[in-house]
Amino acid sequence: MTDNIVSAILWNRYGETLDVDEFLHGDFNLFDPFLMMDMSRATRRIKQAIDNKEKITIFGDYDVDGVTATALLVELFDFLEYPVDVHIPDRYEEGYGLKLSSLREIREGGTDLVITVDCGIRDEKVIDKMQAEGLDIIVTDHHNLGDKLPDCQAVLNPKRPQCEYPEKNLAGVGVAYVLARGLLAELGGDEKKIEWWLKWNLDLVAVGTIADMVPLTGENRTLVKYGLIVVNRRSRIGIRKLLSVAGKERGEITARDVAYVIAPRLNAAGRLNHAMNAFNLLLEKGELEAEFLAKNLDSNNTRRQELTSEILLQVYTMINQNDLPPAVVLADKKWPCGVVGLVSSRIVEKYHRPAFIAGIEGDMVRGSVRSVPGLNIVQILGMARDELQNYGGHDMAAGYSVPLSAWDRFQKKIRKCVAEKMKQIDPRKKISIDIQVEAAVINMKLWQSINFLAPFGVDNQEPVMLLAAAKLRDKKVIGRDMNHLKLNFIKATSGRAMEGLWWSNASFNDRFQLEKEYDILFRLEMNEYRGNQNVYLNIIDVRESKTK
Ligand SMILES: [Mn+2]
Repeated sequence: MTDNIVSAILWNRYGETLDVDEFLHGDFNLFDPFLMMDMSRATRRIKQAIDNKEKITIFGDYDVDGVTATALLVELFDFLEYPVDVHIPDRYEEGYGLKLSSLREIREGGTDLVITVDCGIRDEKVIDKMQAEGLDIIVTDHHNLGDKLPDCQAVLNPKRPQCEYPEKNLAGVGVAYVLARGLLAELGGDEKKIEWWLKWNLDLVAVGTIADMVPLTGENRTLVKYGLIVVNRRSRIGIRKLLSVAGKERGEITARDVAYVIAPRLNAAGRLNHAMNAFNLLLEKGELEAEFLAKNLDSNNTRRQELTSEILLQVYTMINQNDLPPAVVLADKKWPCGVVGLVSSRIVEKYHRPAFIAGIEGDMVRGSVRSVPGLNIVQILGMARDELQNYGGHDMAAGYSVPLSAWDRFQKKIRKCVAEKMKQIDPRKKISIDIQVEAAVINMKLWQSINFLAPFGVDNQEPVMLLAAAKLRDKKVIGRDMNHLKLNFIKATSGRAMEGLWWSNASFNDRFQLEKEYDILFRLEMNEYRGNQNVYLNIIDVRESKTK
């Protein structure tokens, strides 16, 4: 019966286009790396560099995707026994992407070939100039394209219109992994060893892919599904230590754990100090050193959380709750640029408006945008490009910098453009229900079947289910801060009792009346306590039942 539920969920989500067998039980099959445009140009240039003993530098980025992608290529060249240099920009000193001064420094350090990961696609001016000065550059990136592509050795980006690589939604680390597969194919060698390398480094690919919030469908799903197996082996010392400082020494690690436990800690390095700390942790081979680095990232993460809350409180007092602006565009000297993106995310969750929170460094305002569904934020920034020094990113999340002198004009323009666009869209979060279930099927067996749909994440969320007309038996506010609501239901017809938890919604307690019937929207979750496994309803929303 429960397997019917899984089939029904897949049918409702994807229709007949989905190969159900492949989705549930698919092997580790990836597309031919040479389908990616410029792949042979890239691999031949790298082979030439190795043959001629040229100096190679990997140019990365400071977020989790960028750091894992950098680590992946360093692992690759380590496997090839060819030493390379690494440059991960400093978020505060250099900012995102390729700076002329950084590349000149790299050139002066003797580098002949730069390979970028997770960045470069919009830095055509800098790249063209450096190419002209004799520095060869290979760009690997997955961000949206600008008006003009860099003119360099090779540009790997599945979003290029003529690129035939079928998976368009790869993360930066996903593109780096395609390059790795292409290069290993080009260079040849012991097939067993190559296969071994490609499998045991999938943990890096899974972590970067989940952290970058790309859809977990298609090839990303395969990469993450198999990458999580490697994460669960805890073979990479750095990730094992990071899990144990977070209290996850044992137990299964899911995509959700990667998103909420591993990723924020790796990210905290680049937000508060330098992302090299996260990079070093991923490659560290010594137990003690890795433990030290993991503890350091963990305390960075705590500090990052405190800072986010402090800034959020300040933002709340700056906004008129009764007359919300179409977009929240705010900046302050005391807000670190590494944290403003997290603040923007929380603002969007609370107000359902796009948020452009920014820090001020000298005479430059640097901010991070988070958008609402249906509003392409890169397009909106494009409408204010005259005021901007720099911008780029994805539909839902982007970064920008504006000279302080243009800040007022920028604010006005953004509010005007967003107000105009918002007339055409409904920014409220929509929840689509995957399936309505009967109380009788809500059990461990259903939970197990549903988990065949994992890994869960962007575009493949845990199924949302509806249980209609269940009677409220008991309610209780729980938790150390008394902020969660426990609601116990019983189905009158079958007498079956169910435990529900509405996290962080204790304030709704008074709205509920015992013995009344409610319709419940929930995700089915499992709770393990002293060896006992129980399922409970993780409540998304509840309404009084109208079904009689
Ligand atoms: Mn990325």
